[in-house]
Amino acid sequence: MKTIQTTPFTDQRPGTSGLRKKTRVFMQPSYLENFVQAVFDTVREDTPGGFGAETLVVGGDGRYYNREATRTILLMAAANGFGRVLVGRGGILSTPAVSAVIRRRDALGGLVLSASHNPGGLEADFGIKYNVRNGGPAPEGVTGRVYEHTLKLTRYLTLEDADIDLEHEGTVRLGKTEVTIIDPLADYTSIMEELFDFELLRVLFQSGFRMRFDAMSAVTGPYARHILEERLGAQYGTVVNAEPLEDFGGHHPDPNLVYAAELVEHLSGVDAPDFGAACDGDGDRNLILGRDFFVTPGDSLAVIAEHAQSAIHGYRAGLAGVARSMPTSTAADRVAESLGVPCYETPTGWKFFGNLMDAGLCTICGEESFGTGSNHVREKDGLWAVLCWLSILASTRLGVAEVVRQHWQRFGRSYYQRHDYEGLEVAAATQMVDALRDRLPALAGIELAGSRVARADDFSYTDPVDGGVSAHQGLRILLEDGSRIVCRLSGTGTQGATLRLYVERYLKDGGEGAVEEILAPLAQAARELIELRERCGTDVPSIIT
Ligand code: VG1
Ligand code: CO
Repeated sequence: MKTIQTTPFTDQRPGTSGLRKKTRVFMQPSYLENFVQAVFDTVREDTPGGFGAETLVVGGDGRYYNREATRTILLMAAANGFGRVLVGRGGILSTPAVSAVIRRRDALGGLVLSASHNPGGLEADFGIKYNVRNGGPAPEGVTGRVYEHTLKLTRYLTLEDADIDLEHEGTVRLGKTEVTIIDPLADYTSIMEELFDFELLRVLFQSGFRMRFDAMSAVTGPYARHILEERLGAQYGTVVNAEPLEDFGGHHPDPNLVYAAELVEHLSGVDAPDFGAACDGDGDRNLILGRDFFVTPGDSLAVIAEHAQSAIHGYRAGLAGVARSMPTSTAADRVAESLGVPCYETPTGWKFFGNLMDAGLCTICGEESFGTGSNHVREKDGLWAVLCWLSILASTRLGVAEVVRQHWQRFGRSYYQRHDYEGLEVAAATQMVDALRDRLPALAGIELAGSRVARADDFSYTDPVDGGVSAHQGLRILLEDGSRIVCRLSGTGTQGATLRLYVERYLKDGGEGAVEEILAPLAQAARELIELRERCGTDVPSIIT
């Protein structure tokens, strides 16, 4: 065992979902090691018995530096005294699969190597995240302490370099630690098999139903091939871009209409398949498409909640509750109301759903950022959402568009968009949001986008389970006609600041309106209110999702 002297880095505060930086930043000597040691030091404070009887799970989305980082972590985990480490073969585990392995193997926690939907490669992004015993992202109390540890770190522990074969399943010893290379697909696939009626889905594919799944050259390729093609009998070739690549083929592995344009194109026209889907870099996000039809994440969450009990085997007993992040559209709230179950509104980031699910308060949850999931794991789960939709299509015998249109007929429609302004100057963007925050109390009653401001506040969340308070989670402007503007800065970027403006308007119009037209006045009011052009020199969004 070696004790290596080190000095703190001051920029290792975890964001919305772990620590994300440029890959080169992570490759600096000691950078990754410092963060990992800070995690271990933090977790040890809560593990009075030490790590000797504990299991750590390690895996990542296969991006550049994944393997090297995995080896570094294995040596450090052994030096820090873990009894056992489970690693996905090739260093690969999707984010929901890490969560599944932690839960099924009763592990203490896991380290996920990923910057999710951010691009990968030497000149792109890398990230690391710690998940706790319930399989979910470490809550804010833990990430806050990790950050404190990074600021006072003086040493990290590791072993003499050892040649570890990550490519074959099996068990080796590193010092006193047992390191087992596991099949990255096994635990995850078992959970899917318990939740979904695979036989029903096989019949669907036998009946000539066609789909295309775009793995975006990221981690879901092997999972989707195995489950959709090998287990459910979808035609070979259903899964495209199925080989995980270190740089995701140079693309942004972010499943939205812009970055998954090829898939969108493939789903247009009369010859298009019935159903299209894509997942992000680490497999926790999903995009759902019908023929010439895009399902917004907010609608997808609402539709899954609406049909879960009748169409999805694993939820036949009904839902305990539904949850969504604050900026996510209110479509799910209306479904929850009709089901007679509560709908919780949490801050952005999956870590806030964990407590609700552990306490049995909510079953299904989601975010506007293409994330949907349930209490089967404690992460959002892209392929799970795809299997939910397949189950709904199989049981209703309707097309994607019909399912959503029926939903709009019954519940009305939340017209919804998120406008991202990327690469803003950090100081200017921060001052801009601060300035709007200061003006919030004065906004009530003013005219805005053809309505009047009913309430404006800075969203603060009190966790109903542990009472923890998370303040400053986004500025909300609620209008009298039910429309909303939400404004916050991203916590996952690695360069400059990204402003997110979310606009929503609810109409009981059957859903056939033109989204852009309906939302344009709100989007413009939002830009003016925050003085975007004056303060940041732009009012053209980098991307609209
Ligand atoms: C974004 C999304 C948020 C999501 C987070 C992690 O955060 O808005 O909803 O939970 O990314 O997603 P931010 O702070 O940049 O808005 V990813 O798929 O880690 O998986
Ligand atoms: Co992700």
